[in-house]
Amino acid sequence: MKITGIGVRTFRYMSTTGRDSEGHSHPAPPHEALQGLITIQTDEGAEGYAFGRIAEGTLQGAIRPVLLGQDPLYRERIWQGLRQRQRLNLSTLADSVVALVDMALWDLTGRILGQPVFKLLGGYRARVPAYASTMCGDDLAGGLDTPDAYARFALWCRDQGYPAFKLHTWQPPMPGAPDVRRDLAACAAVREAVGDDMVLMLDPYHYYSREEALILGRGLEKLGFAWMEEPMDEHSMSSYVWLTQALDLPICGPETAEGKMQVRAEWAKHNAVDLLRGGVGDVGGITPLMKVVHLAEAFGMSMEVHGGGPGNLHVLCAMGIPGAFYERGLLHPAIDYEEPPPWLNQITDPMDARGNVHASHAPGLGWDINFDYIEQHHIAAY
Ligand code: LLH
Ligand code: MG
Repeated sequence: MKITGIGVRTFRYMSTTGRDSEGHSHPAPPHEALQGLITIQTDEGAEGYAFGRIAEGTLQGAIRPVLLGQDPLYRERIWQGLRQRQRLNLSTLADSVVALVDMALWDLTGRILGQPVFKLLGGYRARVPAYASTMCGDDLAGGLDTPDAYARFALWCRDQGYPAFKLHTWQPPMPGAPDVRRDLAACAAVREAVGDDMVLMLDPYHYYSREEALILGRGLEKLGFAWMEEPMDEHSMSSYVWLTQALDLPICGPETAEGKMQVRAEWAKHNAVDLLRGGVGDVGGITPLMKVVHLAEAFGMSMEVHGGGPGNLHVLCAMGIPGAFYERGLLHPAIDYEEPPPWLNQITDPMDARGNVHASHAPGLGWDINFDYIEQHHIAAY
């Protein structure tokens, strides 16, 4: 079997979220937005899919030369080919773009072999406990605008079945942000509301100083939090070594630091974190994320997968490192997360009343695609 094409089909939809000037998402009035369906075709008719945007020039100049004519089951070889092309194309062939191609290849593989991806990757479980991961703090009445608002939302999430809750607190450009004392006030309000049984985590402003991160960490230790992630710029691994040594509170990372599995190997070797982190979009797909999983296991470390979506969910169900959660979100009181986006007939991460998210047993990544919607809202194909 050979890959005969990879294409992107863009289509429009009405979005109810938007990004602020620093890129953090929040609820927004309904507005038109663009999405892309990425399709890999083969000479035997099988196709694999992923959703996201790839620029036409990147597809033509950097991705097609690597994929066309290849056996689609040679995923590692294709991924290595894309990775080498990143050296001179990194501004357009980002890890988040390579991840889309890699996910479509895994989806294709599952469809060819008639198996869900998590079983092909290893196969350890078919469901994983979720934590409710909030959007960043805002200034919206009825949103996440005060410590009490977080407390109310945590109680609501606990009622939905979530065993754990992660606050993303206020970041610029929100008025008054960043503020360690306000972050701690929100964490304290949540702990007081939900009691001692719910697992709690914090992901605060990502550019605090060492001293500010230490104050925050000491406060979270008193509140019995499970971990803190990315309180400082991850380009300074030394700052994380310093913080991890100073705190009993587990520190989780790196999330956004470039460098795929290699940078995570350095962080593990230097004890810069207690829990290793990475998601498909951060490291360039399912293929390299599995390398991080094996790295964490080899170092005897637990791992937390960054972000939701079927790529991350199938890796979590493939892995044997205990204790990990699925990051479900980003959640907000004004957003109905259970409603599928219009290009899907059902969400890819359904959660049961006990807070477990179930991976699909359908071949591939389990996308249930509404092709009619995509056809009716088509904008361009290339
Ligand atoms: O800063 C943000 O908007 C969030 O932290 C976001 O990046 C989210 O993906 C995250 O960090 N989750 O853990
Ligand atoms: Mg994070």
